[in-house]
Amino acid sequence: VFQNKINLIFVGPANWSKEYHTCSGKLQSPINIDEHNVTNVSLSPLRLIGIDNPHQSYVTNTGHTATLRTNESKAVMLSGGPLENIYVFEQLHFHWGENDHEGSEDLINNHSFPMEMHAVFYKEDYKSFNEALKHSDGLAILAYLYEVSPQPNPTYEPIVKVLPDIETMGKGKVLQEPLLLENVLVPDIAKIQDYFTYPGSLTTPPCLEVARWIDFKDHQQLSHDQLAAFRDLRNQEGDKLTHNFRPVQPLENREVLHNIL
Ligand code: 1SD
Ligand code: ZN
Repeated sequence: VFQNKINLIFVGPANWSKEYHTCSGKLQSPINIDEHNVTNVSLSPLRLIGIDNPHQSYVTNTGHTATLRTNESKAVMLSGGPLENIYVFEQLHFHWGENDHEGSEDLINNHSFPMEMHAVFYKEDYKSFNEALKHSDGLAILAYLYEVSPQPNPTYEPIVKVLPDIETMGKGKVLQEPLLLENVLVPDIAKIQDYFTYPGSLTTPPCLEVARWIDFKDHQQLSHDQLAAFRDLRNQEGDKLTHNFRPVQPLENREVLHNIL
Protein backbone atom coordinates (compact mmCIF):
# COMPACT_ATOMS: atom_id res chain seq x y z
CA VAL A 1 0.00 0.00 0.00
CA PHE A 2 2.85 2.37 0.90
CA GLN A 3 4.54 1.76 -2.43
CA ASN A 4 1.23 2.34 -4.24
CA LYS A 5 0.73 5.67 -2.52
CA ILE A 6 4.15 6.85 -3.61
CA ASN A 7 3.37 5.86 -7.18
CA LEU A 8 0.05 7.66 -6.99
CA ILE A 9 1.70 10.86 -5.83
CA PHE A 10 4.33 10.52 -8.51
CA VAL A 11 1.73 10.24 -11.24
CA GLY A 12 -0.40 13.16 -9.89
CA PRO A 13 -1.35 15.89 -12.42
CA ALA A 14 1.87 17.88 -11.93
CA ASN A 15 3.91 14.82 -12.95
CA TRP A 16 1.74 13.48 -15.76
CA SER A 17 3.90 15.01 -18.47
CA LYS A 18 6.95 13.11 -17.14
CA GLU A 19 5.10 9.83 -17.65
CA TYR A 20 3.02 10.85 -20.66
CA HIS A 21 4.67 13.35 -23.00
CA THR A 22 1.24 13.91 -24.60
CA CYS A 23 0.10 15.65 -21.37
CA SER A 24 2.29 18.66 -22.16
CA GLY A 25 0.91 19.52 -25.61
CA LYS A 26 -0.53 22.86 -26.66
CA LEU A 27 -4.21 21.84 -26.76
CA GLN A 28 -4.64 20.64 -23.19
CA SER A 29 -7.79 20.61 -21.08
CA PRO A 30 -9.17 21.87 -18.82
CA ILE A 31 -8.76 25.64 -19.26
CA ASN A 32 -9.96 28.80 -17.63
CA ILE A 33 -12.59 30.40 -19.88
CA ASP A 34 -12.31 34.16 -19.59
CA GLU A 35 -15.67 35.51 -20.69
CA HIS A 36 -13.99 38.75 -21.75
CA ASN A 37 -11.74 36.85 -24.13
CA VAL A 38 -14.17 34.83 -26.26
CA THR A 39 -15.33 35.27 -29.84
CA ASN A 40 -19.09 35.38 -30.29
CA VAL A 41 -20.39 33.18 -33.11
CA SER A 42 -23.73 31.79 -34.32
CA LEU A 43 -23.22 28.18 -35.32
CA SER A 44 -25.82 25.79 -36.73
CA PRO A 45 -28.04 24.27 -33.99
CA LEU A 46 -26.50 21.63 -31.78
CA ARG A 47 -28.65 18.48 -32.03
CA LEU A 48 -29.08 15.51 -29.73
CA ILE A 49 -30.96 12.51 -31.13
CA GLY A 50 -32.35 9.55 -29.16
CA ILE A 51 -32.63 11.32 -25.83
CA ASP A 52 -36.42 11.11 -25.68
CA ASN A 53 -36.49 7.33 -25.04
CA PRO A 54 -35.59 5.95 -21.61
CA HIS A 55 -32.48 3.71 -21.82
CA GLN A 56 -31.42 1.01 -19.41
CA SER A 57 -28.27 2.42 -17.83
CA TYR A 58 -25.63 1.39 -15.34
CA VAL A 59 -23.10 3.26 -13.24
CA THR A 60 -19.57 2.00 -12.52
CA ASN A 61 -16.95 3.13 -10.01
CA THR A 62 -13.76 3.27 -12.10
CA GLY A 63 -11.59 4.30 -9.15
CA HIS A 64 -11.34 7.77 -10.69
CA THR A 65 -15.01 8.65 -11.18
CA ALA A 66 -18.54 7.29 -11.51
CA THR A 67 -19.28 6.49 -15.16
CA LEU A 68 -22.74 6.00 -16.63
CA ARG A 69 -23.30 3.96 -19.79
CA THR A 70 -26.42 2.72 -21.54
CA ASN A 71 -26.90 -0.93 -22.46
CA GLU A 72 -27.84 -0.05 -26.02
CA SER A 73 -25.07 1.14 -28.35
CA LYS A 74 -25.77 4.25 -30.44
CA ALA A 75 -28.60 5.14 -28.06
CA VAL A 76 -27.81 8.85 -28.34
CA MET A 77 -26.16 10.85 -31.13
CA LEU A 78 -24.81 14.39 -31.24
CA SER A 79 -24.28 16.69 -34.25
CA GLY A 80 -24.37 20.35 -35.32
CA GLY A 81 -22.83 23.35 -33.61
CA PRO A 82 -19.04 23.21 -34.07
CA LEU A 83 -19.21 19.56 -35.20
CA GLU A 84 -18.90 18.61 -38.85
CA ASN A 85 -19.99 15.03 -38.30
CA ILE A 86 -22.17 12.75 -36.22
CA TYR A 87 -20.91 11.65 -32.79
CA VAL A 88 -22.11 8.62 -30.79
CA PHE A 89 -22.66 8.67 -27.02
CA GLU A 90 -20.04 6.58 -25.17
CA GLN A 91 -20.43 7.44 -21.48
CA LEU A 92 -20.85 10.25 -19.02
CA HIS A 93 -18.93 10.81 -15.81
CA PHE A 94 -18.31 13.39 -13.11
CA HIS A 95 -15.49 15.45 -11.59
CA TRP A 96 -15.75 16.88 -8.08
CA GLY A 97 -13.76 18.24 -5.17
CA GLU A 98 -13.27 17.89 -1.46
CA ASN A 99 -15.93 20.52 -0.65
CA ASP A 100 -18.63 22.62 -2.34
CA HIS A 101 -16.12 25.33 -3.34
CA GLU A 102 -14.09 23.33 -5.86
CA GLY A 103 -14.44 20.40 -8.22
CA SER A 104 -14.98 21.56 -11.80
CA GLU A 105 -12.23 21.13 -14.39
CA ASP A 106 -12.89 24.09 -16.66
CA LEU A 107 -13.13 27.36 -14.76
CA ILE A 108 -15.26 30.34 -15.83
CA ASN A 109 -13.54 33.67 -15.07
CA ASN A 110 -11.30 31.68 -12.69
CA HIS A 111 -14.37 30.49 -10.77
CA SER A 112 -14.51 26.82 -9.79
CA PHE A 113 -17.82 24.95 -9.49
CA PRO A 114 -18.49 22.03 -7.11
CA MET A 115 -19.03 19.56 -9.93
CA GLU A 116 -18.65 19.09 -13.66
CA MET A 117 -20.23 16.35 -15.77
CA HIS A 118 -18.72 15.19 -19.07
CA ALA A 119 -20.82 13.44 -21.70
CA VAL A 120 -18.30 11.80 -24.04
CA PHE A 121 -19.17 11.11 -27.71
CA TYR A 122 -16.98 9.55 -30.45
CA LYS A 123 -17.14 10.25 -34.18
CA GLU A 124 -19.43 7.69 -35.80
CA ASP A 125 -17.14 7.25 -38.84
CA TYR A 126 -14.42 5.84 -36.57
CA LYS A 127 -16.76 3.00 -35.48
CA SER A 128 -15.42 2.74 -31.92
CA PHE A 129 -14.31 4.95 -29.05
CA ASN A 130 -10.79 3.44 -29.10
CA GLU A 131 -10.35 4.06 -32.82
CA ALA A 132 -11.64 7.63 -32.42
CA LEU A 133 -8.85 8.32 -29.88
CA LYS A 134 -6.35 8.10 -32.75
CA HIS A 135 -7.84 11.11 -34.58
CA SER A 136 -7.80 14.83 -33.76
CA ASP A 137 -11.56 15.08 -34.45
CA GLY A 138 -12.30 11.81 -32.64
CA LEU A 139 -14.31 13.02 -29.65
CA ALA A 140 -16.89 15.62 -28.73
CA ILE A 141 -17.41 16.22 -25.01
CA LEU A 142 -20.36 18.09 -23.54
CA ALA A 143 -19.49 19.72 -20.23
CA TYR A 144 -22.06 20.73 -17.61
CA LEU A 145 -21.27 22.84 -14.54
CA TYR A 146 -23.14 22.55 -11.23
CA GLU A 147 -23.89 24.85 -8.36
CA VAL A 148 -25.26 24.00 -4.92
CA SER A 149 -29.00 24.20 -4.45
CA PRO A 150 -31.05 23.82 -1.27
CA GLN A 151 -33.25 21.13 -2.83
CA PRO A 152 -32.02 17.87 -4.38
CA ASN A 153 -32.24 17.78 -8.20
CA PRO A 154 -34.66 14.90 -9.01
CA THR A 155 -32.97 14.24 -12.39
CA TYR A 156 -29.84 12.97 -10.62
CA GLU A 157 -31.58 11.01 -7.84
CA PRO A 158 -31.53 7.68 -9.77
CA ILE A 159 -27.73 8.04 -10.16
CA VAL A 160 -27.05 9.32 -6.63
CA LYS A 161 -29.16 6.48 -5.19
CA VAL A 162 -26.86 3.75 -6.57
CA LEU A 163 -23.59 5.39 -5.41
CA PRO A 164 -23.60 3.65 -1.98
CA ASP A 165 -23.78 0.30 -3.85
CA ILE A 166 -20.66 1.06 -5.92
CA GLU A 167 -18.48 2.52 -3.19
CA THR A 168 -15.66 0.08 -4.04
CA MET A 169 -13.61 0.51 -7.22
CA GLY A 170 -14.76 -1.85 -9.98
CA LYS A 171 -18.33 -2.14 -8.74
CA GLY A 172 -21.26 -1.37 -11.04
CA LYS A 173 -25.00 -1.16 -10.66
CA VAL A 174 -27.91 -1.02 -13.10
CA LEU A 175 -30.27 1.87 -12.41
CA GLN A 176 -33.63 0.78 -11.05
CA GLU A 177 -35.52 2.36 -13.96
CA PRO A 178 -34.46 3.10 -17.55
CA LEU A 179 -33.02 6.62 -17.60
CA LEU A 180 -34.38 9.43 -19.75
CA LEU A 181 -31.11 11.01 -20.85
CA GLU A 182 -33.00 14.03 -22.13
CA ASN A 183 -33.35 15.33 -18.56
CA VAL A 184 -29.62 14.90 -17.98
CA LEU A 185 -28.26 16.11 -21.35
CA VAL A 186 -30.84 18.76 -22.25
CA PRO A 187 -32.06 20.12 -18.91
CA ASP A 188 -33.41 23.27 -20.60
CA ILE A 189 -33.96 23.25 -24.36
CA ALA A 190 -34.11 27.07 -24.41
CA LYS A 191 -30.52 27.29 -23.17
CA ILE A 192 -28.82 24.45 -25.04
CA GLN A 193 -27.44 26.69 -27.83
CA ASP A 194 -25.64 28.95 -25.35
CA TYR A 195 -22.18 27.45 -24.88
CA PHE A 196 -18.42 27.93 -25.09
CA THR A 197 -16.44 25.68 -27.40
CA TYR A 198 -12.72 25.07 -27.91
CA PRO A 199 -10.33 22.34 -29.12
CA GLY A 200 -8.75 20.39 -26.26
CA SER A 201 -7.74 17.08 -24.74
CA LEU A 202 -8.78 14.32 -22.41
CA THR A 203 -8.25 15.59 -18.86
CA THR A 204 -6.71 12.28 -17.75
CA PRO A 205 -3.57 10.54 -19.04
CA PRO A 206 -2.64 10.12 -21.82
CA CYS A 207 -4.28 13.57 -22.28
CA LEU A 208 -4.86 12.93 -25.99
CA GLU A 209 -5.65 16.10 -27.96
CA VAL A 210 -8.68 14.66 -29.71
CA ALA A 211 -11.65 16.45 -28.13
CA ARG A 212 -13.94 19.25 -29.22
CA TRP A 213 -15.19 20.67 -25.93
CA ILE A 214 -18.67 22.16 -25.64
CA ASP A 215 -19.27 23.80 -22.24
CA PHE A 216 -22.82 24.91 -21.53
CA LYS A 217 -23.16 28.36 -20.05
CA ASP A 218 -26.29 27.48 -18.08
CA HIS A 219 -25.54 25.93 -14.67
CA GLN A 220 -27.29 22.87 -13.26
CA GLN A 221 -28.18 22.31 -9.61
CA LEU A 222 -27.30 19.64 -7.08
CA SER A 223 -27.89 19.71 -3.34
CA HIS A 224 -25.02 19.50 -0.85
CA ASP A 225 -26.07 15.93 0.04
CA GLN A 226 -26.15 14.86 -3.61
CA LEU A 227 -22.62 16.23 -4.10
CA ALA A 228 -21.43 14.63 -0.85
CA ALA A 229 -22.65 11.20 -2.03
CA PHE A 230 -19.98 11.24 -4.77
CA ARG A 231 -17.26 11.97 -2.20
CA ASP A 232 -18.05 8.69 -0.43
CA LEU A 233 -16.86 6.65 -3.44
CA ARG A 234 -13.49 4.95 -2.92
CA ASN A 235 -10.44 4.88 -5.16
CA GLN A 236 -8.00 2.05 -5.88
CA GLU A 237 -6.32 2.47 -2.48
CA GLY A 238 -9.69 2.30 -0.72
CA ASP A 239 -9.46 5.98 0.22
CA LYS A 240 -12.34 8.40 -0.34
CA LEU A 241 -12.41 9.81 -3.85
CA THR A 242 -12.56 13.48 -2.98
CA HIS A 243 -10.60 15.25 -5.69
CA ASN A 244 -10.69 14.04 -9.28
CA PHE A 245 -10.27 17.21 -11.29
CA ARG A 246 -7.20 18.27 -13.25
CA PRO A 247 -5.89 21.83 -12.75
CA VAL A 248 -6.29 24.26 -15.65
CA GLN A 249 -3.77 24.19 -18.48
CA PRO A 250 -2.41 27.07 -20.60
CA LEU A 251 -4.76 28.35 -23.32
CA GLU A 252 -1.73 28.75 -25.63
CA ASN A 253 -2.74 29.80 -29.12
CA ARG A 254 -6.40 28.82 -28.89
CA GLU A 255 -9.56 30.78 -29.41
CA VAL A 256 -12.62 30.06 -27.28
CA LEU A 257 -15.88 30.56 -29.18
CA HIS A 258 -19.10 31.59 -27.49
CA ASN A 259 -22.15 30.45 -29.41
CA ILE A 260 -25.07 32.80 -29.05
CA LEU A 261 -28.60 32.26 -30.28
O1 1SD B 1 -11.50 11.64 -17.18
C1 1SD B 1 -12.10 10.99 -18.26
C2 1SD B 1 -11.74 9.53 -18.18
O2 1SD B 1 -12.36 8.99 -17.06
C3 1SD B 1 -12.18 8.82 -19.36
O3 1SD B 1 -13.59 8.82 -19.37
C4 1SD B 1 -11.62 9.53 -20.55
C5 1SD B 1 -12.13 8.91 -21.81
O4 1SD B 1 -13.46 9.17 -21.99
O5 1SD B 1 -12.05 10.88 -20.56
C6 1SD B 1 -11.61 11.61 -19.53
S1 1SD B 1 -12.27 13.24 -19.79
O6 1SD B 1 -11.36 14.00 -20.63
O7 1SD B 1 -13.60 13.14 -20.38
N1 1SD B 1 -12.36 13.95 -18.41
ZN1 ZN C 1 -14.10 14.13 -17.57
